[in-house]
Amino acid sequence: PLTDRIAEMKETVRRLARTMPVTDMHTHLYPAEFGELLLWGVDELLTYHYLISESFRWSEVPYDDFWSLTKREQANWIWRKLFMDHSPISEATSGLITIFNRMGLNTASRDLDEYRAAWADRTVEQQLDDVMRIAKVNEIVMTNDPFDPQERKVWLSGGGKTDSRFYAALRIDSLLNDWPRAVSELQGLGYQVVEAWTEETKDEVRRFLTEWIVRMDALYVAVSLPGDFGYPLDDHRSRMIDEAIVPVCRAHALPFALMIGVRRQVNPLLRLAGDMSMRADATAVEALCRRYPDQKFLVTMLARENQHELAVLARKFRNVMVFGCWWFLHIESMVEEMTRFRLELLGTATIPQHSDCRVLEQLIYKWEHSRTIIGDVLADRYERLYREGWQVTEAEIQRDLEDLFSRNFWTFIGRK
Ligand code: REL
Ligand code: ZN
Repeated sequence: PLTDRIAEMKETVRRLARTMPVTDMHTHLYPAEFGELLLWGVDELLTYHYLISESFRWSEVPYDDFWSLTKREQANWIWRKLFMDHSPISEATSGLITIFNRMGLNTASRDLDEYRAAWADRTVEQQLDDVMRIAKVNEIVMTNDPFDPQERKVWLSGGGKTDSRFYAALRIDSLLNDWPRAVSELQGLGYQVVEAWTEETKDEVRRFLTEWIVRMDALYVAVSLPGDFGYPLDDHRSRMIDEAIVPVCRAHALPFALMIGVRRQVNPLLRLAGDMSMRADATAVEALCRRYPDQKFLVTMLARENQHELAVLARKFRNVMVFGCWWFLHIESMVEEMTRFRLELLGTATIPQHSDCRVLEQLIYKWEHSRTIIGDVLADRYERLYREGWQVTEAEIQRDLEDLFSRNFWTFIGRK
């Protein structure tokens, strides 16, 4: 009977969604050769900036008291506030419990020192292998900023490409968002730029982009932008996009990734945890897509209010690929809502999720939560078809999930 076939289909979708390899197309993770840039382990997990801001809600001590603690002391403090004094029910806190559980630790013991001990005899290489195996993440795209001295050292010494599971993305926030700083960084690297938008400055910015794209073998060029980003305007950002970024991206057939709607440092006392979301104007993306039909744009937005129109925009412009549920949207209720209307509006022509992990082991819970939701939403869409007599084979389910979890990304960027 039909109900049995639907139940069987749902079981297949769930199994494949749980086990299919994914490409994680935006993270803040690195291979071992980047040394301290790759964060991992229980103290890093506890001092994730998502947890820092949650823990301050339970405290009245001056912010600086927290910042003056060692990392281990900060971790102890957060553990007490968010896990001992209150129940860890938020996405970020419950995610840590999922990590402990999947790593085979006894979550009932609530013994932080026992958890630390579990990491003590592990190497970063082992942990990378194990976490990627548990999370079934096969490829990881990093966030690579040439203005970060630690990171630059790796690339300039010819490194950065020894771990074939990792791919680079050239991140250029300060070129667009903090031009004076970019000028001084570029000058420091030997590029002949000045603050005025001169012909030589344009040439040198293009040379900088080109050299770093080649050096990193970058898969795309990326930027995060505030909600009040507008295009086209008579301003620095529009000139930089029109005269440097788009021409270089086109020359290398690289997509430009726009992450729009962040308001940096609304509370500077929280440091990295002090950024906020902000509603954006999607007509800026629309204008870019219309002007550059051959340029591909990977786009994500941070405000919930922008999500529906962004999905509609992707129906109008095939050079847009909507990706991920970014940052504050990476919570189960939002992932479900967004995945549902994206699949309803776009079918499987979307990249439903990226992890944005900053700490290695977060791959475990972020992907597990997302896999479950994406599978459930997809199964609901298939169920509708079953009720009309259309059935999907296991091979078709596999194909659709592969599109969502990896192929759409690689095809859109023109690789593999
Ligand atoms: O790439 C970005 O700009 C953001 O994803 C990060 O800045 C943010 O801090 C990250 O941890 C969010 O998940
Ligand atoms: Zn990010």
